[in-house]
Amino acid sequence: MKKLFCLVLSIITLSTFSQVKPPSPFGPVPSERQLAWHQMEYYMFVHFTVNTFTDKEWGYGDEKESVFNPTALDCRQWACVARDAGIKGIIITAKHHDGFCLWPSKYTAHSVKSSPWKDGKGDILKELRSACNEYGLKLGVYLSPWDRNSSVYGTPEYLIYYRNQLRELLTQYGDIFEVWFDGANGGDGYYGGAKETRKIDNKTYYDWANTHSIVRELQPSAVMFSDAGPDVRWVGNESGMGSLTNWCLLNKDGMYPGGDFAKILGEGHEGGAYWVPAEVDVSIRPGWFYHRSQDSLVRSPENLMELYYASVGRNSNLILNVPPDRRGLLHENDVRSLLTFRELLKKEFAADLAKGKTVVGTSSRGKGYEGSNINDGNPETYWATNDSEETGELIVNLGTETEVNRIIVQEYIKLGQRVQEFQVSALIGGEWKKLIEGTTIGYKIIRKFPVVKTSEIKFSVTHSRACPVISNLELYRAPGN
Ligand code: FUL
Repeated sequence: MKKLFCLVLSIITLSTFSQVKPPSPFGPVPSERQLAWHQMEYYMFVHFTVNTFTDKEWGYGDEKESVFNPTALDCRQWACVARDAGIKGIIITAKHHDGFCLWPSKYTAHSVKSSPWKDGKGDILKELRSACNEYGLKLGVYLSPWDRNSSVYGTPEYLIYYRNQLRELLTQYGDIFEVWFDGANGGDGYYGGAKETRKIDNKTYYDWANTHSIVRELQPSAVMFSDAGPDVRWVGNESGMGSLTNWCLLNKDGMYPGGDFAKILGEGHEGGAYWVPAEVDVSIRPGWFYHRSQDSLVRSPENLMELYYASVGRNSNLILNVPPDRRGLLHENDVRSLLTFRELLKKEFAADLAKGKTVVGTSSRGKGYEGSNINDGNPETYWATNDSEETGELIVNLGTETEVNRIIVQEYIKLGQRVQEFQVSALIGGEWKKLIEGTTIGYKIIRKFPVVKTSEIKFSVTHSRACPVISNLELYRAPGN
C-alpha cells in the first residue's frame, strides 16, 4: 500500500514538473471589460435628435422641442434589423451637441418630455433598452460633453449637470456596455439665449477623472470611449479606416478628448503603457444624422465589406452609424444595404478550410502549446514558442490542393500584444511562395490575397516583442479572385 502511494505521488510530482509554464504576460493586457468589448467586433451607432427634423448635423441649441415629432418611431425595428444584420449592440446619441435629451431628464426641460412625441410621455432610452433585450443586443450611450443649449456650459456648474445626466443614464436603463465621450467643441451656441462663443480648455475643463469614476462606480463592466480612452480610443478618422499597423497600446497620459492626436491614434504606441484598443466610427451615409437628400448615398453592401476589412480586419471594432429618419425608422435603403452586407459576410467566411486539418508548429514551447491549438475552436488554447524564441512558424496541411484567399489570425491577447511582423506563404510546385506580409496582429486580423491553389499554408512570425502566442488561425476561399 505504501509502495503504491509512493508511486502515485511520484507520478503526480513528475507530471507537475513536466508541465511547461505558460508565457508570462508581456506589457499591458486587457481588462475583463475590454476583453468582452473586443468580442463585440461590430455594432451600431444611432444618431437621432432634433437635427433629424431640422436637417442639420450640429444643432445650435435653440431648436424648439416641438420639432421633435417622429411619426412612427419603433426601436424594435432598429433592434430587429441590427440583430438580423449580425450586429451585437447599439450605442445611441442620448444627447448630441444641441443638448436635446432623448430621455426625460430631471435636470432639463429640453428633452422628449417637452416634445409632441407621445404627448411628452415618451422615453427613447427606455424603448431602446427593451428592444435590445428582446433582440439580444447590448446597449451603449453617447452623452455629448459639448452642450449648445445649456446656459451654464463653460462654467463649473455645467459639470454637475453633465454628471447628473450621466448618472441618470447609468442607473435607469440597465447594463450599459460602452459610454461614448465625444471630443468636439465648435465654440458658438445658443447657451440659454446668450448666443455666443464659449471655448473651453479641453485639457482641464471637463475634469475627466472624476467623470470616469462615476462610470466605474455605476457600470463597472462598461468601457469608456474617447480620443484618449481610458478603455477604447478613437481611430483618428471618420472614414472607416483602421490602421494596418495597429497596437492596442497607448501612452494615454497627457492625452484628452478633443486634442490634436489623430495621427497617433491610428497606430497607437508599440511600447505604450496602457491597453487602449481602437474603435472605427463611420456612418452608412455621408452625414451622421438622417437627411432625405442622402437617401441615394447610402453605402453599398460591397462598400460595407471594405469597411469591415479595414476595421474588424485590422484589429479594431466597427461602430457603424445607421441614423433613423423622420418617421423614427431605419430607412429602407439602409436596411437593404445592411442585410445584403450580412449575406455577403456569410458567403465570405462560409467554411473554415483550416478546421480539422493538421497543424504543426515548427517551434513549440512543449506540451499544451502545440500548433494544433490554433484550429481547435478553443479561444483559450494557443500555440507558443519558448520564451527565448521571438520567431516561429505554423504549417497548416490542407491535405489536398485547395483554393484559398483569406486568412484570419488572432493573438491570445490576455498575455499582451506581441507580434511586430508576420508573413503568410503557400506551398506551390514544391516551393514556398510569399502571399502577404504584415505588421501587427492583436485581437484579430483578416487579410485578403489573390486565390492560390495549395496543399500547405505557412504562417510565420518574423519579428515579435516577446515569444509569439497565437490562439486562432482560419483560412477561407471567399467568392471572387
Ligand atoms: C463627432 C461629432 O461632432 C459628430 O456629430 C458625430 O457625433 C461623431 C460621431 O462625432 O465628434
